[in-house]
Amino acid sequence: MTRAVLTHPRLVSLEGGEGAGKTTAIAAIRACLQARGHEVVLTREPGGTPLAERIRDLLLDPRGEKLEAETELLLMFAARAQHVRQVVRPALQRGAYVVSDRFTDSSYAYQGHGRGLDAEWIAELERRAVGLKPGLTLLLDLDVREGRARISGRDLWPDRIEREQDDFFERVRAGFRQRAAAEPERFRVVDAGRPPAEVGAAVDAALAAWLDGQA
Ligand code: Z5A
Repeated sequence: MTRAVLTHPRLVSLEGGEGAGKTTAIAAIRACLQARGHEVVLTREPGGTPLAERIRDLLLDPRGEKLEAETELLLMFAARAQHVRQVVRPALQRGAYVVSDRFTDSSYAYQGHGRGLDAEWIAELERRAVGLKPGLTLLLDLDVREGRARISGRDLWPDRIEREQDDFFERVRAGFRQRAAAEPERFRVVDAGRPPAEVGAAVDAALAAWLDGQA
């Protein structure tokens, strides 16, 4: 049986590399949606439910045995399957907007482009375990070294993925940009190399224009 991945207009995702400024952007998205009278559910991946947050801890813990790329991918989708069923779909069904700090595009970028896993396998997991994708994805695009510089002062104890080398993050960034170019109707790319207030304003403008286009 062929399973489709349905685009949901009230599911909005935020993507980007490390230190891209997703926290500022999420505040701008929430303010813009609430000003229009919408209920907003903010969530994140990996995570978003108690079980998925425990999977997140496993994924990001730098201690212990090496996590194989395939294990990493399957854990990302285990967390996502739980998150979609317990949080995302119920919220969408009652009419709320769901704003997710990362969603399936991160798996294509990190596990596909970054780790070199087969995109067809990821697409199959997306069809079977997720079944929906955002109507709007805001990609905060930032130079890899700039992003690393931003978080270097913050993270005394970098997580497992943050310990990767620059070439890994360059592949991830290229992966995100490639996906944005392939689906221009879904993606809006925001230059995240500007000061926080400017990035927030650009996110707000992109979201407002997209919402006006839906009306
Ligand atoms: N991952 C995956 O591999 N596969 C998947 O399917 C999924 C995820 C879903 C955890 O995600 C990791 O999981 C992530 C991808 C992987 N690994 N990495 N790397 P996460 O989203 O929780 O982790 P993150 O991307 O590393 O978050 P982050 O580093 O916190 O990035 P951020 O949220 O975009 O940044 P921020 O907290 O808003 O800002 C970071 C710092 O930069 C902070 O000190 C700010 O004050 C500063 N900042 C922010 N904006 C600016 C501007 N505009 N100018 C100057 N300084 C700024």
